[in-house]
Amino acid sequence: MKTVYTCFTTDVIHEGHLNIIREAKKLGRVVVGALSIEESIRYNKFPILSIEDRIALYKAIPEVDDVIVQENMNYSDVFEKVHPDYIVHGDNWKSGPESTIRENVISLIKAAGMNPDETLVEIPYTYNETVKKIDRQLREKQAMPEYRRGRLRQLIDMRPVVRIMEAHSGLTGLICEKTVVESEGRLDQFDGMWVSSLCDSTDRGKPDIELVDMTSRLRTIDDILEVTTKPIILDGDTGGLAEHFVYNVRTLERVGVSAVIIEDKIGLKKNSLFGNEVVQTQDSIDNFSAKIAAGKKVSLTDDFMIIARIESLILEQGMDDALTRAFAFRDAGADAIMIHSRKKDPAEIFEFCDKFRSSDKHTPIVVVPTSFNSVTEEVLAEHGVNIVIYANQLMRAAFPVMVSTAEDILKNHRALEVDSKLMPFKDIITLIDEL
Ligand code: SPV
Ligand code: MG
Repeated sequence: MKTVYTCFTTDVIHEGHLNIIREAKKLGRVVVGALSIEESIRYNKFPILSIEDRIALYKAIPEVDDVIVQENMNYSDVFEKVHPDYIVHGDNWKSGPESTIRENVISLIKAAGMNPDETLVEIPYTYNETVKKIDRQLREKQAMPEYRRGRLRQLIDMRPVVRIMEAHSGLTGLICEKTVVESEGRLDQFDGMWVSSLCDSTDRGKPDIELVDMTSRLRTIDDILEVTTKPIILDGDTGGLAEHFVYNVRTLERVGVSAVIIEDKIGLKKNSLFGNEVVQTQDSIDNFSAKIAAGKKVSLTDDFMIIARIESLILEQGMDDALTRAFAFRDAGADAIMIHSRKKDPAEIFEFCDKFRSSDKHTPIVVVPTSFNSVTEEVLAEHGVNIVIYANQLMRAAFPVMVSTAEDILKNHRALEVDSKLMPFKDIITLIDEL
């Protein structure tokens, strides 16, 4: 009896999956691999079911003889565990980012002394209206507030470091949602989105001084929520008055935002990257702790996180002040600490993280490496960082190209000269899928 292996990440079995299983059964004993939650997440398929429920779901298919957990999306653990004679997969992985995984499987088949032409069986992917509808329903479910909201905490538990990218519109949200790259035979993508006050203000042509009100911020959030499924962290500036902050916590939690980060400043807030070049005032520990506690008191779920951002290093108040505040804000109920710095050298960030971690192993640490951008996520994680936010890079990438395009059209009195630098208009009209 030959062993036939196929890998599933799905939460719902539709006729496309059943077709693959039936074809597999014709070749021998069918073993299904349930891709582990950690790997599924990395691969941008956040499962709604637990691994146990997925195993039960796959086992219930009559043609399935056994189910294992596949620990690595590139199949590196499969050959040792299962010794398959055949690998069966939908032919949809021949193009797009998944082709990386396919190539890796072909190498593994060859390394096992087998011929991929005979042992890799690719079944035409079923893509009819019913399957499309199920795919859409699954995506919609992922986007529902109750699923999306809790995903940040799940990611903190499951990812070595959670990678968050700035989004300030539906389009930049889609970039965060869909960008996938191949690295070492596996696929990588961003875990969630940061709605930056700097970028949300800049996109409106306004300075980053807490001028764009919450109603407008919620419109940006709503545009992003509409077209994405990944978790959102809102840059909540100072959080405003505690009496107002509590209402905003409730709203954000209800719409499915996962976290708000508020910074310990008071009065006219300016962007942290100005440091002491402008007048900025740090809030007192007591006042800011009371704001955090007020927010926690009204929050209705365990999912929603209030993250305290400490500006002591930005305002040159010293490491001791930063640490004292971190512990005080944690004790006031903050679910995580963000420590910010505008130095190019990450030394003060490392020092803060190491000292904080020496007495607190669990409270998540968030950093925004805009200035200290030479340090990798891996090195930050070694110092105990849990979330890395790329706070403004998409906005900074777009602006210079837009200005130079505008200048070139003005100089040439026509658009011919810029056209070769632009996305073909045929691509822009098909960029956004219709329902
Ligand atoms: C933002 O993105 O608006 C931030 C991060 O608050 S920073 O600009 O570094 O202050
Ligand atoms: Mg900000």
